[in-house]
Amino acid sequence: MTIDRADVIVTSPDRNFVTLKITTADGVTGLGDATLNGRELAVVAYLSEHVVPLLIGADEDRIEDTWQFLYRSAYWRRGPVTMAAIAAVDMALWDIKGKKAGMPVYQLLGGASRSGLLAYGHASGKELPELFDSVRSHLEQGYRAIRIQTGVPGLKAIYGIASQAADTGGGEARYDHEPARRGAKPVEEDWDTRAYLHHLPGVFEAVRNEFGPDIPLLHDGHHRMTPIQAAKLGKSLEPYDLFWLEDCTPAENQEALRLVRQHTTTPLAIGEIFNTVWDFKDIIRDQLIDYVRGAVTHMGGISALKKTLDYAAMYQIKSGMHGPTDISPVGMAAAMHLGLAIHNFGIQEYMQHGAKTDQVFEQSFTWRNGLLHPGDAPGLGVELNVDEAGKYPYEQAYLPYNRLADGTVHDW
Ligand code: GCO
Ligand code: MG
Repeated sequence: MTIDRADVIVTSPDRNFVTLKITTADGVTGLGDATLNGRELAVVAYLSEHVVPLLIGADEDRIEDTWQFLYRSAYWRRGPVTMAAIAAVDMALWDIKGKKAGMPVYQLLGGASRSGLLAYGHASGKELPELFDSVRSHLEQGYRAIRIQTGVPGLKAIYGIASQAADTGGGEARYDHEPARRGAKPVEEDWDTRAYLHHLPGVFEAVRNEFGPDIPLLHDGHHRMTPIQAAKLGKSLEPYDLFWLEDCTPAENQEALRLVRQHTTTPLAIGEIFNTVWDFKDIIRDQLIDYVRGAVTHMGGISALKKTLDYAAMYQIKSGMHGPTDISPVGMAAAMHLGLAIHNFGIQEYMQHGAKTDQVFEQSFTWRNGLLHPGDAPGLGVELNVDEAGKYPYEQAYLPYNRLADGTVHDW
């Protein structure tokens, strides 16, 4: 009935991951993901210096009480560092509760609401032929929904394109921020919204002509447009029937989405950088979005994201949980258990980790016919191989950033 120890483990197979491992007096262990891409050590310090001492001797069964205690007793609330730390504790305690009950976490959350989770992958290419090859490869892997990112004429390097990045060791070279970006300074990329707005509708037209009307297609605007630019893009993409347009404006001005919404029926997804229900509250209540992009890892854990998604369900808004490779296998497992249990599941992002990551984190999820399932191992179904993890020490890494042609810093 007590927590005996809590260890913060940093490992960098393919990329940096921060994992909290809680061990009970009876020797039951639970894992939680606390990875905050590019700012990892801030969460490590928050956990080791301020949270771990509070966990020792606490009752591992009291998940909600522990969450409320960590959130309220700190006095300083919200923010990615705080909420990633709380998320890691929450996930680890759900993992322990599942193991003690002999049940997968999705059973504790109410049981399965579906047989598997529709997942989307990241197809990309600087030019159309490369993009088409990437779409074909995703279809061959079984993906039933695909995100489309493409180069823009005149721009050298932009967000989301595989050809810019190194092979992560997972087989096919695929888009991944980090391997090419390790080092003392962030890489500078370039941006031009006008060129992008001109180019993108033609890309979607070409993809629909090549692959037909049925496959759900997604696109990530990655916070780079003004509201009126986003409205224009949403409108110009309507003929291509997107599953969603993601992060069309910088997420912190939620009011911006009202203007976008007034002009387009392209579904909107937002929230991968949000941390609490308070970031979502108004845009859910006013039905300004269609999908909640929050990550279990950055929204304070399973307990907190479930509440946000239950609230969204009242407005027919669905989940679209964040799942790029900087969400660790533990965070991905938490997303899969939650997605399987809730009624308003929409889609799960699934980018696939590299081979080294899969050796460090032993996982029990399955990926069949385009559907993910967390598996039926008790708890979250992920174990950390400490020996493997020890082979890959932390490496400083930054996300890239953007400058316009005249040198102005722009959203990345
Ligand atoms: C996505 C995201 C990621 C982020 C990354 C930053 O939709 O998957 O936008 O690609 O850029 O998580 O660390
Ligand atoms: Mg995104």
